[in-house]
Amino acid sequence: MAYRWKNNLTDRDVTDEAAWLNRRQIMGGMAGLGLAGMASGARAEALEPNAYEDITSYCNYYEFGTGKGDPSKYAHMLATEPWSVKIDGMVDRPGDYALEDILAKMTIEERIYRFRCVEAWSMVVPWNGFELADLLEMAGVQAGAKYVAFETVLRKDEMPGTRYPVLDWPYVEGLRLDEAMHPLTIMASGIYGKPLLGQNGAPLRLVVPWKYGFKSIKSVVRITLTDTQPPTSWNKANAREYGFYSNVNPEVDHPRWSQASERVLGSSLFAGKVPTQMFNGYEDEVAGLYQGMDLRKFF
Ligand SMILES: Nc1nc2c(c(=O)[nH]1)N[C@H]1C(S)=C(S)[C@@H](COP(=O)(O)O)O[C@H]1N2
Ligand SMILES: [Mo]
Repeated sequence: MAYRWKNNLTDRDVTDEAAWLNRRQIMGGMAGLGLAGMASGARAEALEPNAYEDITSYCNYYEFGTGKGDPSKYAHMLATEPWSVKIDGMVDRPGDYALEDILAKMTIEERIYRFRCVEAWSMVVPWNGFELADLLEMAGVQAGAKYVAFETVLRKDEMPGTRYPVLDWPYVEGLRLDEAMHPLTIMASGIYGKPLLGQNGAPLRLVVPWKYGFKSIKSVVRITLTDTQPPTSWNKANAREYGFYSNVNPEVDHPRWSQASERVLGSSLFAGKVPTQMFNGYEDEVAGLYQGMDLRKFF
């Protein structure tokens, strides 16, 4: 659990959401959760989340347009109630699971993660959600399953951006099964204790904090267990620029922009530039997943 709080941010990164939580309260919360005495070596600095207004206004959700402000303008058009998620493929209990039934069974936690877009900006988001592993265990993953495929809802009349062939809709993404089962991987249903807004992927979206943001697919309606590597939207659109893995890596540049540093989203939109960390700062937790792989080749 220590990784929830572990990070390499400094006071320079503090943004203006003091009204929500200050460092003292975070430390108090840690004590309350029994996290005060963490494993030696783990850093106990708190990730200071970005302002709610920034997180909900500067968005990528191309089904509602390609401008950063388009999703917050148009995503309310998507009806998110009722909502169900089809879980199928190599599972013991396939079916259409109603969102409220899923949420009733899952343990909703707060996870404060750095979120890094391949466009070289980042922010810190206090997600509310549950571990994807718990959902997959509920459905019963069968032996032989190796990958998890995800699909975003597609309703052309509620998603004005899908009138344009920017991507091959619906948006699809995928993870290797061990990535999907990793305890850092969550399905988020909220931010700052409030239900997700449409622009952030309501009512349920994936969050994989050590990968570039486009892996974190929004408004998920289908999760499929499979034995073959599933197609992913950005890889289909431009295989030279976007791979299946897409782990945050400051040493492997995107063909059009460097990944060595990132602009941190702050109260004045971009507060400053910091070096990008391997696996977005989650190296200790996830590097083992990629042992023996050439991270330049499997980008
Ligand atoms: N369905 C869908 N999911 C998506 C996207 C999208 O366009 N459509 N954009 C991705 C990208 S590029 C990023 S950086 C994150 C942005 O999440 P946020 O707007 O909540 O910060 O969502 C990802 N998930
Ligand atoms: Mo992104």
